[in-house]
Formats: sequence, structure tokens, C-alpha cells
Amino acid sequence: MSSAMHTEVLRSLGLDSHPRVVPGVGPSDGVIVSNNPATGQPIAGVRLDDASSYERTVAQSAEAFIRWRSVPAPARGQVVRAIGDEIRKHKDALGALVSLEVGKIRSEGLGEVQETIDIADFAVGLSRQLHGLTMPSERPQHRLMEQWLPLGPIGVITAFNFPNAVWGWNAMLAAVCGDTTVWKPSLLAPLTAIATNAIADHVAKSMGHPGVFTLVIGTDDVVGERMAADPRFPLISATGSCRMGRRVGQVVASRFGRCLLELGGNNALIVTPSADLDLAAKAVVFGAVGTAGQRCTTTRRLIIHRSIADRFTQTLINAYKTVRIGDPLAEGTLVGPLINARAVEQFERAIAQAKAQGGEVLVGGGRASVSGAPGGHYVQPTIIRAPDSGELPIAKEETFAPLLYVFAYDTLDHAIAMHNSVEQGLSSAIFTNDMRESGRFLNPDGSGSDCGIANVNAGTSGAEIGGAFGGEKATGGGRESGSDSWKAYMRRQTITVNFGSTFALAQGIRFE
Ligand code: UN1
Repeated sequence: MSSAMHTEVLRSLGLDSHPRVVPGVGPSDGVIVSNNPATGQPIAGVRLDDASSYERTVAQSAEAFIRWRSVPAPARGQVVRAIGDEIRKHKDALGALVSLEVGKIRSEGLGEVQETIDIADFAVGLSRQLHGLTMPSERPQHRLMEQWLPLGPIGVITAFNFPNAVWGWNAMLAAVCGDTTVWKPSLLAPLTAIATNAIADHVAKSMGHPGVFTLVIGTDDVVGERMAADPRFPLISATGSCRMGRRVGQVVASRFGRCLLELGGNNALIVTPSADLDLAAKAVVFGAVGTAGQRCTTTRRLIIHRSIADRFTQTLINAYKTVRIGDPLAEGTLVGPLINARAVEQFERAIAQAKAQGGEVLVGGGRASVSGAPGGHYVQPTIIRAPDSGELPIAKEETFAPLLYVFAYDTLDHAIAMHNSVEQGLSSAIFTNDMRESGRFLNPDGSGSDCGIANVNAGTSGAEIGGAFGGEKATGGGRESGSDSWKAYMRRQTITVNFGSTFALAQGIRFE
């Protein structure tokens, strides 16, 4: 993308004249610079919040909540519908901004914005379906039922890698549920957040609802810690590292707040001898290499039956050699840069450790140089074979990079044990054409995959919004997006109504 096009993207999203955006880019007090990871060059500076602007924003959100919760849910849905329409209009520019700021290839940048549009559509339908149950009462002339009520301002903390869609999952559902949101985006992707929130806020304001969508941008010690400890947030929904989640979880729990955590993943894909290997190879390449390995759902471990391991890994090696690395906005690129220099160092450190632990680099293994972009944070997608013993401690860690560890297995029980042997439990997949094998992986007794997401003949990444998204164990246990995830953004009230004239107690208790 030329610099004229950069300017056009920023202009079409109103970022050139936004009060938070500082065009002359040099770091200064209270300003951070958002860099383009493909070039290492600055895009623009962004003004950070301090304690007093944080306070103003949260107070505004809390006031807006009192008005917003009284708007009927289907009418809230109409506001979300208008936001979805506006995001549709800006899909191209927002997608380009995602590419510019976090280095996603064009089609993935657009795909991410589509994910926000999809969740907006989902939320519109939901705005007429926030159902509570009715239950038969054990007492005559009594009615027992539940209703779902708005919860309050929701603190939404997001990571750099989905700078638009993860906000959408939270903010669109929260909005139809009657909640306001205060969004704290990653400091690595503040421009996408400013542009996205400005669209939602502008639409809501023009329909008479200011303050429903707000943004705070700041460091963890000034903003993150404050949010977690702030009793005005009954729910903090946080996406990011296990380390961050552990801290947020503890602080929020100590004030009896609720958390919705979507933390690390260490997703594995099992390939059995009956699998369609062509299908499996495509899924592994997208899962491990797509988004330069920077999705929570990225395929990080391949667990393959020993009898087909060499043949299948050779197919992968051949495919890896043809994958084009480079400018994420150039036609034909499949792998863009990592987010920053630190991510590159972590990738290199993981490879060094894997080698020291007996791993063998089959393809890739280092930085990639892209001509014309000496400052870009590019690396080669890498496959490392674990030693025969299957012992490779580094593979238990999530390294946010296109780094795939390969393990061979002998029995499916062995494969599933290896699969479940990590701390995280987000996404998982098996490739098989044998219904007994897929049945074992999805065993309803819980002895198969221990993850929140378990797929058959579909890869670990690229979930649709219609299902609940999230995982178990160190992934944090939260569920966002589809299915009944909306319930996290509301409070449940159980109601007993006595429409008779007799005093009756439950459990047959007599008190006369
Ligand atoms: C994330 O990486 O935090 O399933 C979200 C996927 C995407 C969402 C990923 N729909 O890969």
C-alpha cells in the first residue's frame, strides 16, 4: 500500500481529524505511537488516557447505562442494526486499517470486519430473544419463572490480534442486553479501536444514545488495573495472555465482580491414518501459518499417526516452501509480519529452546527478509519435529508466531493424552474418516478433547460467530460470541408469584 493510500484509509475513517490522533508522530508525554509491523514505520500517535479522563469516561458510561437499560431490547437491536450497516459501509477501510496496524493479510483484515458485521446481525436477532424460562411451581397457584436484566457498564479488554472483532463480540451483545461498554484496546492497535468505536458511538449518538460505546486507551497500570478494581464494572471481559487473565481474574474476584476470560490457546490437530490428507494439510497450513500464527486458535501442535507422519510432514514442508511472505496488503501474500520486534525475539527464543530440547527444524527456523521492508517483523513459518520420546517442554508454551511442533503417536488414546497434556484448552481438531475415531475424540463422557472447541475435519482456527467461543483450563473458561454467551452480559432473576390467597411454603414446611 502506498503512503497516499495509507492517508486515504485514515481519512476515510475520520482518523486524520480525530482529537485523540496526533498526526506528527514522535513519542511524547501521554502519547503512544502505533507502528506498521510490515515496515516498522509509525502510522500515527494516539493520546493516552490518564486517571482523570478515565474517571470521566467511566462516569459517562455509568450514566448512559441508566438511560440505555430502559430502551426496549428490540429498539436497542435497531441501534445495533444501524451500527452493523455502518460497519458494512466502512468494511474496506476498516479491513485495510487492521492490515496496516497489525499486519493481517488483506483477506483476513476484511474477514475480521465481517466477523463484527456477523455478530451485529446475530445480536439484532437476539434482541427479541433474551428469553427466560418458566418452571412449574410445586405450590398451587404459584408461578415460577426467570427474567434476564441488564448488568451495567462492561469493561472490555482486547488483544492486538483481533482489534475489531473481539470488541464486536462483546459490544454488540452487551448493547442488546442493555449494557454500555468501556473498551480498553491493546496499545498495539489503538487506531483500529478509535475508528471502530467512533462508528458505533456516532450511530448510537445520532439515534439519541450517547455514551453507550466508550473507549479508554492506556497502560495497564493506569487503566487496566483501575478497570479491574472498579466496582462500577460488574463484568470485565478480557482477552489476552494467561498472565494478564490471572491478574484480572484475581482483582475482579476480590470485589465479587464477574470475569469473562479468553486467554491463551495451545491448540492441537490430530491426523489419523483414515484421514483425507489433502483436506488435513490445507487445514494445518491455514491453522498454523494464517495470521502469521497470531490467533488464539492457531494450530500449534500436530499429532500424527506414526505410519503417515513422514509422508504428511513432507506435504506440509512442500506447502510451506511455496507460501508467500511479505507486504500484507500485496496481492498473493499469505503471511504478513509479526506484531513487533519482541514477538520476533520470542519466536527465535522458542526455536532455540526447541533445538536444545532435541527438536529438529524441518522447514523455516528464522527471520525472513522481505525486500523493500527492512524494518518489517517478518519470520519464516516453521515446523519442528519433536524427538521420538515425545518430550518437548517448549511445546507446552504458547508462542504467538507461525511455529508448529509435530508429534508422532501410536494409539488414539496416546494421541488424546498428548493432546490434553497442556495447560490451555481453547481449540482442537481431529482429521479422520473413521466414525469411531471421531466419536472417541468427542466422547460425551468427557474423555476426548478437553477444549472449549472441538472440530472434526475442520481446523482449529476460523470459528464462526454462531457458536460459543472460548476454552477451558488456563484459557479461562469464558464464552463469547454466539449460542447463549449473551447470558454473561445479563443478570438472572428468579421470580415466584403467588396469585392465590393461601400462604404456602416450599418443601412442605408448615409454619402456622
Ligand atoms: C482470537 O484469536 O482471539 O476462530 C479470536 C477464530 C476467529 C477468532 C479468533 N474467528 O480463529
